[in-house]
Amino acid sequence: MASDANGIPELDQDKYDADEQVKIICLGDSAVGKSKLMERFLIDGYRPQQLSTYALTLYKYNTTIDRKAVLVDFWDTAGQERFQSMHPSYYHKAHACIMVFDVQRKITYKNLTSWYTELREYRPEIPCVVVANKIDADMKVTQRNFNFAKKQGLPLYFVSAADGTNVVKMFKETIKMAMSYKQNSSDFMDEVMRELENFELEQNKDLSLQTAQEGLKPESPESV
Ligand SMILES: Nc1nc2c(ncn2[C@@H]2O[C@H](COP(=O)(O)OP(=O)(O)O)[C@@H](O)[C@H]2O)c(=O)[nH]1
Ligand SMILES: [Mg+2]
Repeated sequence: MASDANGIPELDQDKYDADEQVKIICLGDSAVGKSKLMERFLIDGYRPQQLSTYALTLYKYNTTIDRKAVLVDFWDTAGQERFQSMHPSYYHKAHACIMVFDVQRKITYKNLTSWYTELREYRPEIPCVVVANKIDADMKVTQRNFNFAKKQGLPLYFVSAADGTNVVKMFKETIKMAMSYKQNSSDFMDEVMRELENFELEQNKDLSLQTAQEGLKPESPESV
């Protein structure tokens, strides 16, 4: 699952540099309902693309934001989350993250901490939303405090992939966040690294210029 992905166009991640394309990833334990949420959102004619060799499924979604056509690629796992960790290329160039837990299984809520730590290792800046799924099973959970989101300063959505509650709202808001992140940050760390490289190049150039000039310098009278 390398980023050049042996010439498979779907996995050419350079396309995410284009203004009108965003990549949104989905994280969370197995069976919390990640795939069901995608399917619910894209219920009208979604076309998931199973790339099982690469342990992921891509869902494509076309939309319009501020009168501009935007193509969203949703990346969903295809089982790799069982190992409690995703391949780095899953995170590569992602513009937003949807982190899901199952309100009926406490452990999936606890595990958000490690998913979030891994996400921040690779993508320290991208917007991330926390999604409490399966509220249809017990509406009372919406009264409970899920402090993880508050503590991290992340938006929290109570949703149900089964009956559709809040699903469209959550996805649409996440897409907006992804777009605005892309437009405003232009990968801050990438930029810092580029600046540093340029700085070093300039310095080296100055140095070699200086050395060259020193070599050309006529001998000073003192040295005669
Ligand atoms: N009651 C209920 N069950 C759900 C909901 N979303 C998913 N499920 C069930 O949870 C199981 C795992 O869902 P899936 O989307 O495959 O989870 P994933 O492994 O995170 O992709 C399936 O049996 C779904 O039918 C929901 O909102 N409510
Ligand atoms: Mg799944």
